[in-house]
This record gives sequence, structure tokens and C-alpha cells, in this order.
Amino acid sequence: MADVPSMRELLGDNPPKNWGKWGDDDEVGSLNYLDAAQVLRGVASVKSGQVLTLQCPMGHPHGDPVFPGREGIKREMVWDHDVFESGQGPSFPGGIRASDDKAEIFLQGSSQYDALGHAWYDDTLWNGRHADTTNGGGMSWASVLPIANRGIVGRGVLIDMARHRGKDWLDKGETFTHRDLEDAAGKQGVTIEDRDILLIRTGFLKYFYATPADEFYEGFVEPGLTYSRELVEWFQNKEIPNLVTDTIANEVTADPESGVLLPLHASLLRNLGVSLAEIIWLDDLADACAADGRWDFLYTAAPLKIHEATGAPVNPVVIR
Ligand code: UVW
Repeated sequence: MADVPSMRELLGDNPPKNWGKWGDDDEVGSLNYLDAAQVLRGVASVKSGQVLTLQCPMGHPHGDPVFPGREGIKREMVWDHDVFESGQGPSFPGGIRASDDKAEIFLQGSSQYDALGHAWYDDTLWNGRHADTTNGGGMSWASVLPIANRGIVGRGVLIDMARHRGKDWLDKGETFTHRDLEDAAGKQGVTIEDRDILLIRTGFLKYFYATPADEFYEGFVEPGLTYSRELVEWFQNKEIPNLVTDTIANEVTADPESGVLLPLHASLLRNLGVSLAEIIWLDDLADACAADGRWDFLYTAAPLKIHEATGAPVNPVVIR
């Protein structure tokens, strides 16, 4: 730890920022780029009417992919046939019965959107607000609710880095840059256009479901985009509103050169207001895109509307 620089030392005193760009009270950041014209651009990429949903199931028998320290959903039945037969269920006029259940979940523990205030450094989060806004039992600033209220609709483009590198999944800690994304896009025959919702497949969720948990979590380091100032400027200049990946944390877990953890959470989420969607199942979409060579589509998503939450589950829908 002693040799690892602080986030400020890594990113510098004057990193690219979008604070104030949409007003001091803005809580959705780069999603502001997704105006009506962007919705129509997404609609224009629909050619066949095929619909795909991108959420990983919660409560999968294999276990759920979560960042170390979190747990997958714990769900239990409240009413079932036995409850009624033993006389412990409610008695409704006419005799109708119903199954019922409840769950304990980490709101960041499934396919989900991060709130813009979810990650910070130097006591300051998105748009310059103090991190003490996370105190008091909930996020009073930049929770997931404004994102949920707004919804996310636009042209999505999928870059399949695993397929590009001829692998089922990228290795632990394998990195790539925006230049690699452009290169892969070129090979796929698609252009990453300004204001596109950027989806990146690494195959790492496929690896999760194919691998015993102890092997998956050993030396936990996911593959993903790696920090550089140029990469952050690329996101800013292209006005990317939303990064969506099939990894738990959207970036290589620790910056390979400095050892700093999750610097893109700091530089994209906190500084640029780029929404992050994590643990998103992209394999079926990638297969569909590869089958007909079309890698752009209408992307739609809305996380659950949970007051003051740090993030919320989501089941994005793609129409292509
Ligand atoms: C952490 O908060 C550590 O990660 P994530 O944004 O992936 O939930």
C-alpha cells in the first residue's frame, strides 16, 4: 500500500471534469447527452425487431457474481402451500391463496447501475458535492433515483473484446484501451459514434458461471479498460453517456502500473458523470450481433427507483 499513489496523485490536480456543465444541481451527468435526437438515432438502428434482455438472473444456482465483500440475493418464501395447509397463512374470502417471498439484496450485488455519487475521492463526489451527503442513512445527493427517474435510451454499440482477441473470455487482469476499442470496432465493421452508449464484452461473466467460486475469486482482478488521461479525454470528447460491461466493476480492478483501485470510477463516474452499468450479460447479444454482423442497436434501461440508494438492479432491454 505504501507505494501506491493517492487517486489525486494518479489523476493529477486538473483532471478532465464535467462538473457544472449541466448546472450545479445536476445528478445524472453525461446522461444529459441522451436527448430526443439520440433516442431517435437509437430507434433508427432497429432493423429486425429482435429483443434481448441483459440482466444476469438473481439467485442463480451457481451463485451470483459480486464484488468481494458483497453477497448475492438471499430470498425466502413467506407464503407457500405448506404455510396455508398448516393454517399459518391468511384466510381470504373465497379461498384464494398466493405465494409470496421476500429478499435481502446488496443493491450493488446484481446487474445494476451505480449512482453518480457512489464512488469518490478527496471527500468530494459528482458535481463537487461533499461526501458527507452519503451520511445519515442514505445518499441525499446523486443517488440512483435521478438516473432511475430519467431512464437511459439511445444508440448502443457493442465491442466484443473477447471475440476480437480470439478468446472465450479475457484473462484475469487483462487490459485494453480506447485504441483497442477503436481497433476492434473497425474489425467488427462498426463505428463508435459520439454519444453512443458503449457496451464492452470481456466474457468474464461467462467465465464466472463456468468456474468454481474459489477459483474465480482467487487473486480477484477483473479484465477491463485501464486508466490513462487520454482514455478519459476520449470519453469526454466523444460524450459517452454510459459504459456497460460484463464485469463486476467495469474496469481492470487495479491499475496495473500504480496499483490504484478503480481509477475509472473516479475519473469517469465522479469527474465526468458517465453512468456505469455493471454485471451485464452480453453473451447472447454478442452472438446475435456476430450472426448478422450488426453491432449497433437501441439500448434501453432503467434501474429500480430506490430512494437515496447507491445503485439499483436493472434489466436492460436491447432492440435490434
Ligand atoms: C465498488 O464499489 C467497489 O465497485 P462497484 O462500482 O463495482 O459496485
